[in-house]
Amino acid sequence: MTIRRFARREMLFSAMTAATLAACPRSASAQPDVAVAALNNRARARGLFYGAAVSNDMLVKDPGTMARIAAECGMVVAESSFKWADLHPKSGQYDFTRSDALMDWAISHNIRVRGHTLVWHEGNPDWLAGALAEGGGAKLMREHIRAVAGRYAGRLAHWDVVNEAINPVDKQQHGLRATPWLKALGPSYIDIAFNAVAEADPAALRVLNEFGVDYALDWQEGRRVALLKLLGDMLKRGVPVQAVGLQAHLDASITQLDQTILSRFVNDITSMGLKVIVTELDVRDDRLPADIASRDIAVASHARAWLDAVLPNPAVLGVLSWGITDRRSWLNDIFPRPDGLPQRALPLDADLNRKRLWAALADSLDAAPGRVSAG
Ligand code: 9MR
Repeated sequence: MTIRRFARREMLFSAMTAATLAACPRSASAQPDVAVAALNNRARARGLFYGAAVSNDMLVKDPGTMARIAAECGMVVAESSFKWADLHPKSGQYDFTRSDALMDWAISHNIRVRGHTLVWHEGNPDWLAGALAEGGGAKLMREHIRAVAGRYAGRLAHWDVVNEAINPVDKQQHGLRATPWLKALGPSYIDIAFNAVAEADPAALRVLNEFGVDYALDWQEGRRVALLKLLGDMLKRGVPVQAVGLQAHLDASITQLDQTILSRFVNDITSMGLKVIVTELDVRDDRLPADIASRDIAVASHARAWLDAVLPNPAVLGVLSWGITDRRSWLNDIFPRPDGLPQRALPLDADLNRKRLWAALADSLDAAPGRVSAG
C-alpha cells in the first residue's frame, strides 16, 4: 500500500504545489515574494505553528535571513546557543551572551522560542566528560538546569530536556544510547533531567527529542520500539515528560517512507497522552543527481508525504525546520554532496525565494485538520 499511496500523494502534491507556486511566482528581483500567506499564518489557521532554527551567525551577520524568519515563523530555536558548549564553557562559568541575544530578538519580533537542549551527548564543552567521570554528575546536571532553565523560566515555549537518548545498537539497558550521562548516572539520568526542568521552569513544555524514527527500515523500527518503551516506562515512573520531538532529518533518496507505519507510530505516542512536535525538519539530497528542478521536486514530495502522515494527528503542535534557507545547513558540513553543490534541504533557496519545499509545507499545513492550539 505504501508505495502506491506515496505515488498518489506525489501526484496530488504536484497538482497542489503547482497551484501554490503559481500563487507566489518567483521573482528575479532582490525582494522575495512575500504576498502569499507565510507558513506560520497558515499553520495558525489550523491551530499549529511553524518555526525554524537560527544559527548565531545568522542572527549577527545575516539580517536578510532574519527578516524572512520574522516573516515566516512563529517560533525559533537556537541551532547551538542554548547548548552546554555555548552556555557553560568552563566549570561553574556561564555565558548567556548568544542565548540572550536570540531571546531579545525573538521577544522584539513577538516570536516564541524553544530551548534546545539541556542533556545531550554532543554539543558539550570538553571539561564535561571528565567532570562526569569524577562523580557528582547528578548535582552538576541539576545545577546547569537550575541556572539555564531558571534564567529563562516563563519565557520559553518548550525545552528539549533530553536529546537523542535511544540507540539500541549500543546494547545498553532499555535501548538507551551509550552516553557520558548514562555511564555516570545510569538510566535515571533522564528522570533527573525532567524533574529538574519541571522545578526550574514548570511552564515550558518538557520534550524528549529524537531522530531516526521516520522510515520502514529495520534499524529505525528498533528505534521506534525502544522509544515507545522508554516513554511508557517514564510515564509509569511518574517522570514529567509531556511531548516527543520528532527531528525529521529526512533523506529524499530513501524509498521506504510508509505513511501507515509513520502515522501509527505518532498515534502510539499521542495515545499515551503526549504531544508531538516536528522539531528539525530538513531533507538531504546528497544522493540525488545535480539537476536543481528535479532535486527540488524530490525533496518537496518526500517532505509532503512525511508531513501528510504526521500532521493529521490532533496532538501534533507544530513544525520547525532546521534552518530556513539553503544559505546555511548543517547537512553541507556532515553530508556534503559528492559534486560539491550545496544541498537544497530547506524551504527557501539561497536568494531567500520560496521553493517547492516551502509549497509542500504550505500545502500540508493547509490540508491539516484544525485543532485547538496547545503550545
Ligand atoms: O546544526 C547543529 C550544528 O551547527 C552543531 O554544530 C551541532 C553540534 O552542536 O548540532 C547541530 O544540530 C543538531 C541538533 O542539535 C540535534 N539534532 C541533530 C542536529 C544536526 O546535527
